[in-house]
Amino acid sequence: MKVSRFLSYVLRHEPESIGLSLDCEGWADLDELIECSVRHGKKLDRRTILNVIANSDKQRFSIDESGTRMRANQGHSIPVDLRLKPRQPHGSLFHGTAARFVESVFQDGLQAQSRQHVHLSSDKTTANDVGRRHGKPVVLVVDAPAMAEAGHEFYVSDNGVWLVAEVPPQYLSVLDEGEFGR
Ligand code: HQG
Repeated sequence: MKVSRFLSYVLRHEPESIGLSLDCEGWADLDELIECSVRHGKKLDRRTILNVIANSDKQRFSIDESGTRMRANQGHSIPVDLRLKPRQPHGSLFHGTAARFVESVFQDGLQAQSRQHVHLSSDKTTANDVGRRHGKPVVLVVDAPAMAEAGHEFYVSDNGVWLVAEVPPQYLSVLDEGEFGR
């Protein structure tokens, strides 16, 4: 497994798989992370980790000010409090899904499924790429300002992903394919 994938897995989903514990804000002590990884057969050192943090295409990880702890910026399935402040969305946000999920999404709304939040982006291209991970992509438009008006709280992760607990179906529409240039 690539180091970045390994770190995502451990820091978002299964820290206990290598005997690691995270604090309630999702931080792992770097020395402990290295020790636990090595003990479980994954060779890691500080330099490799710092390299992955610096070069992650989506800036998936953060290191704290003291340089001793790291965490995943979003995508957790385990309950962590990232201590993000609610943010006001100023326009529509986008969510990419697969065509086969669309009917169910319009019935039940967008649900966080195994994660802590529904992930949204401020640009269509990112949403399309996220949708493609699951199959034939469909981009959904989320009327985020109307949701915020109705009391739903939005957050933005340190790497710019918009997060919300759920999106009820009345705030969803399918992006006009022409709008996306397809
Ligand atoms: C779908 C990546 C049926 C939802 C990306 C999605 C993202 C429903 C799937 C991050 C549904 C969950 C998260 C409903 C939601 N009925 N399907 N009612 N509600 N779904 O992977 O947003 O590269 O948990 O549309 O960039 O695809 O890992 O969420 O298709 O930011 O850093 O259920 O993962 O980041 O899939 O991806 P996921 P996601 P990383």
